[in-house]
Amino acid sequence: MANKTFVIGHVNPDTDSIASAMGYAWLLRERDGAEAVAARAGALNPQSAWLLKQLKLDPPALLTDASPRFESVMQRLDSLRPDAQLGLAWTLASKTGGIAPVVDEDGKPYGLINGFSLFKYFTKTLGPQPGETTVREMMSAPCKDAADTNVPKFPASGHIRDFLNRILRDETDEYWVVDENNVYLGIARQREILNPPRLKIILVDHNEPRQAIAALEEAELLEILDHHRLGNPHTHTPIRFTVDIVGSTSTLVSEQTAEAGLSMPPSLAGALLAGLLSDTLILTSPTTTQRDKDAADRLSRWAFVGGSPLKGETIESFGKALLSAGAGLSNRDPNEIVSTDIKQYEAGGFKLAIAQAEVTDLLQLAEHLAPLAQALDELKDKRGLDFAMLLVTDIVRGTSRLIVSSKATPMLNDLPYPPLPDGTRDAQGVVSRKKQLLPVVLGLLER
Ligand SMILES: [Mn+2]
Repeated sequence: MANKTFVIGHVNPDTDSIASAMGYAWLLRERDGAEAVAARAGALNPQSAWLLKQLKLDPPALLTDASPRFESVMQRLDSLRPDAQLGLAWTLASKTGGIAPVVDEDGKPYGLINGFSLFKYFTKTLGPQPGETTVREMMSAPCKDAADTNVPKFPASGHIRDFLNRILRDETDEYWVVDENNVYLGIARQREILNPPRLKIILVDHNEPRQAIAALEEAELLEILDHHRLGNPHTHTPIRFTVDIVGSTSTLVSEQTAEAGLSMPPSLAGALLAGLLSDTLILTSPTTTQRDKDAADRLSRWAFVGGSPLKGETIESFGKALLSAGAGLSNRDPNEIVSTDIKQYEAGGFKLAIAQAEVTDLLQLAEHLAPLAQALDELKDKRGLDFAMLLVTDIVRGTSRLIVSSKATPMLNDLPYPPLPDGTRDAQGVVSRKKQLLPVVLGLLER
């Protein structure tokens, strides 16, 4: 855990965030021999879930908070049973730096033997004036008699900061670390708890802390690989920082792979191709560049080979299956639709969020409009935003309708998308939140 580097995309992960994290972690291992693992900052969206199932790939590990956990500071010390002779605890303590954990038959913590508990035990048995009792007799007593049974236990996956107040008040120097079933895993010492190693993190497909996992500032940020506007955090040291104007982060990963003279395994190449096709709406979005088209050719060459789950596919057929896997308003809860692919921003003193949902036909919007508008209002209130927007994009015709939460700022009256009788706005030809909608909205707010 301590030496691993987590490669992770933004919260409310989309397919590019999932795929580029998996691809970049692979490249760092393959090219640099790094101990890199892919992670995700939230639940898979329906499109990514469909994709990983098609490709028989495991989803990246879930990591929603970068704050250090007890597992990063614990030591897996050997332990003794309560009935073992105290002499064995003496031997163990001489190897562990003065402590012997006593664990019962079920693997649960019984008590801790350390200098303090031993001294208490000797005082109790020998009295204030030690008599003729020999060391041999003392050392044949069972461990349970000399163990301190009041040592606090902390869950391995628990965040240290949540227990810090208690630890600072406590007189104990060592603590149990247990699993979710209260089974002994190791011992954490106070000096390590107060200075835990930072989680090593590489951000892909985002650079704004607002869109990153919680407590990013507690992590050691090693690198950023992205294709969005800048809103990057401050760092104490220089980091590798790559932000380029291409349609997807998957494009950047595939370019680096080719530059290193490597080729990806077919399933992984398929995942990156999906990240690229999803972000660029099958290479039609205005964010698409020649480099994206070259990357799509390269990735499909790696992905569509014999023996691959995608054998026989074309960019077009695979792209269409992928987009329709994530599209539609009918089978999903309105609250889920407005919160799955959402990004938060701050501009001109406003806090706002823009969600996007994809459909294959805007006609279906009519019957879902009222619940979606209500869900958008609820989301705005719940997150304490000034307003929220939902861009419903017809991925077949390449156009969108925009829903704005009620009582939004009058500054938005100047949006260049004509209002329609149903209360939505007609965003003709708009398919990209990043390149088309967001600059317009920010332009109005920051006047
Ligand atoms: Mn992306």
